[in-house]
Amino acid sequence: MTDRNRTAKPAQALDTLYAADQPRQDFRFDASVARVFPDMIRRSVPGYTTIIPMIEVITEQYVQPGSHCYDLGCSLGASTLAMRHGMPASGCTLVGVDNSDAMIERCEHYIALDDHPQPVVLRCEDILDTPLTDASVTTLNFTLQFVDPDRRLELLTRIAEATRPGGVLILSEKVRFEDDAEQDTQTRLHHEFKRANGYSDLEISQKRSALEQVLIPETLAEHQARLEQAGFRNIMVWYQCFNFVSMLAFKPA
Ligand code: GEK
Repeated sequence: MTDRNRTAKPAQALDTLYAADQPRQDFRFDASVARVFPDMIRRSVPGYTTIIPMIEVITEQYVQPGSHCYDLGCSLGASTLAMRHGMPASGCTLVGVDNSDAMIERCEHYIALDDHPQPVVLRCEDILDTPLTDASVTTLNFTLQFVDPDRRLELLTRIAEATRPGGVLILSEKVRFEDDAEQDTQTRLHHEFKRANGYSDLEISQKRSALEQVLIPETLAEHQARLEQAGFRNIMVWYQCFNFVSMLAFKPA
């Protein structure tokens, strides 16, 4: 491979995956999704383009010298790169993890294109199997929602146990609401956001049905209670747009 090819920007494409009428299939993070992912997530997740640069700001505030930082469910590395840019050159280790080969393969290209000196270790594996140790900042940016609900406490407990006092977890999730009227309103506004970003009603409904068994949202109260149970404290929402929320959870001294 020539040097030029190694650093060539991965081809980005418009997300038209659900534009044509098709039989229902569970959503998967395969090569076709990885190819259009930057366009898909920007047009589908309200606040994504604000949350990513804020991950840099938050990392800068809470990273500790010589610690490990983890981006769990890193996809193409947008949140990994934000963490990288928030890290001082102080002997830290930055690890990005995703269990989709297609995502990790493209992620390597994006990391290679970025010239920040902080090394990045990419691991293609289930985050439930990732060894975690001596962490200061861990990010789960819209990843926990794809993990089996029965395994979520175990994962968060391992993160909390691995986190240094004063360290933080950034947890972004699509949430649901106890109150039916609020659930309906926030869902409708999210769909309007997608419509405003050029998705048709067919695309919106086919994608929603593909995600139904795969992305399991929980209420804010459920997240907060489980984070406490896992060992985090001072859990706060730092960002919300419609039914998309990002929280900070701290490891106490
Ligand atoms: C971003 N954080 O751009 N183990 C490893 N990876 C997983 C698992 C698992 N058990 N489950 C899901 N994933 C990114 C966006 S996307 C969010 C994260 C979205 C991975 C999955 O392969 C996908 O790449 C990612 O988590 C979720 O800031 O698509 O809404």
